[in-house]
Amino acid sequence: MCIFCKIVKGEIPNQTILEDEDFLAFNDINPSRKIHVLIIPKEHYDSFDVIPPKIMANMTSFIHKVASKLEIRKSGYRLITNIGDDGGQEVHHLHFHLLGGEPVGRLVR
Ligand code: DGP
Repeated sequence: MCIFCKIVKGEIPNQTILEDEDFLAFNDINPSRKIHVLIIPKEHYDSFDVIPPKIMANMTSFIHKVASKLEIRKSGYRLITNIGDDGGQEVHHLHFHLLGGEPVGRLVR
């Protein structure tokens, strides 16, 4: 079973920010910004590439609720999902990184 499925099952502890029947938001174990939350569907999908669009629509609403709870909708935030090897994905259970709480900088290199 993948590590995020174990978190969903409560077999690995997490710092939950928000949860509903279908989605879970929790703090990243290795935060790269003041706010670094991971948002996942409870059902296992390997990545964004395979999530059904209807479920993604519900996930969008959930992400908005997480951002509201963190009170960062006005100040802004960054949402990232890594997909596959070239995308740098390490955990193969779809997750969005929500970064904020401070200016997160530009993406250009
Ligand atoms: P990615 O490279 O997009 O697959 O990012 C995976 C993220 O998952 C990385 O930022 C660290 C985080 N992570 C890995 N294992 C755990 C864990 O057991 N608990 C928590 N809270 N985060 C984890």
